[in-house]
Amino acid sequence: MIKDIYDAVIEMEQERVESLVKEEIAAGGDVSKILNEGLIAAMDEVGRLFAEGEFFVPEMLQAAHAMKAGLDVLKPHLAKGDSGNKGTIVIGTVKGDLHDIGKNLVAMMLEGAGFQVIDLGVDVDADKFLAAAAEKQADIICMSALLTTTMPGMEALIKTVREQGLSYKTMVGGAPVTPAYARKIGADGYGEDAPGAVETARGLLSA
Ligand code: B1M
Repeated sequence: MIKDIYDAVIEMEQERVESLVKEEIAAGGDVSKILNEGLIAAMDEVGRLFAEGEFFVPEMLQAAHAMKAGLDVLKPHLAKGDSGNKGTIVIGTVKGDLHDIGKNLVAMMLEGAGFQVIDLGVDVDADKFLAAAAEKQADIICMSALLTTTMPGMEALIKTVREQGLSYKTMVGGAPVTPAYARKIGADGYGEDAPGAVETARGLLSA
């Protein structure tokens, strides 16, 4: 049951999460429910427990590993979709920021939607984003940030893209990022979640 997946993430039981997700899929469970009501909802609760001082970094990390194990099982189901290259996207978590679960999910769904995705990982500085975008002739640079302290890294990169007259579209997202912030820093697009990022990417390239 999806509630068991939710509980197993919070209880940081990586192997249990993996086997429960497998069971749920085998039983014909809805993949987006497993993702949203099981894995993502559990990470929200983990964040709440951390904010309230009930969880500390090691617990948060172990819960993240458990979530990732579930996500790995879901990946082939999420990533199957359109074929053919709809555009090239360079994605990463900005400098100073090590959170990658949401970014990985966005990358997976973009891939599933037919984009070629180059994932630069975490703690990516502006130079690395720009070098990869140039090398791969990217259409969009996607930046993820989970910390209020790392969000300014997005603005700095967008400013460089504008100042140098580069043609890349920019898209931002991550829990603390809002549409208003995205507008303020001049991003071309914002994604609230992974399906939202796919919609925005499609919109940016069809314009
Ligand atoms: Co950290 N952490 N963390 N953490 N962590 C948060 C973000 C926090 C909100 C927890 C809290 O206080 N309640 C808080 C930030 C506070 C703030 O800045 N306002 C916080 C903190 C403080 C920290 C540390 C500073 C803790 C410390 O060391 N004292 C530290 C910082 C390390 C660093 O990055 N330099 C830290 C460390 C960690 C871990 C390493 C232990 C671990 C990350 C493991 C990993 O990612 N590999 C971790 C985790 C797991 C979290 C929480 C609990 C969960 C994040 C997550 O994975 N969510 C988080 C609390 C929370 O957000 N509820 C928290 C699930 C994921 C699917 O959602 O990432 O939001 P999310 O992605 C979504 C959307 O945002 C969107 O789509 C995704 C899918 O729907 N999206 C995009 C994301 N990127 C996008 C890009 C797009 C479009 C959409 O386009 C480009």
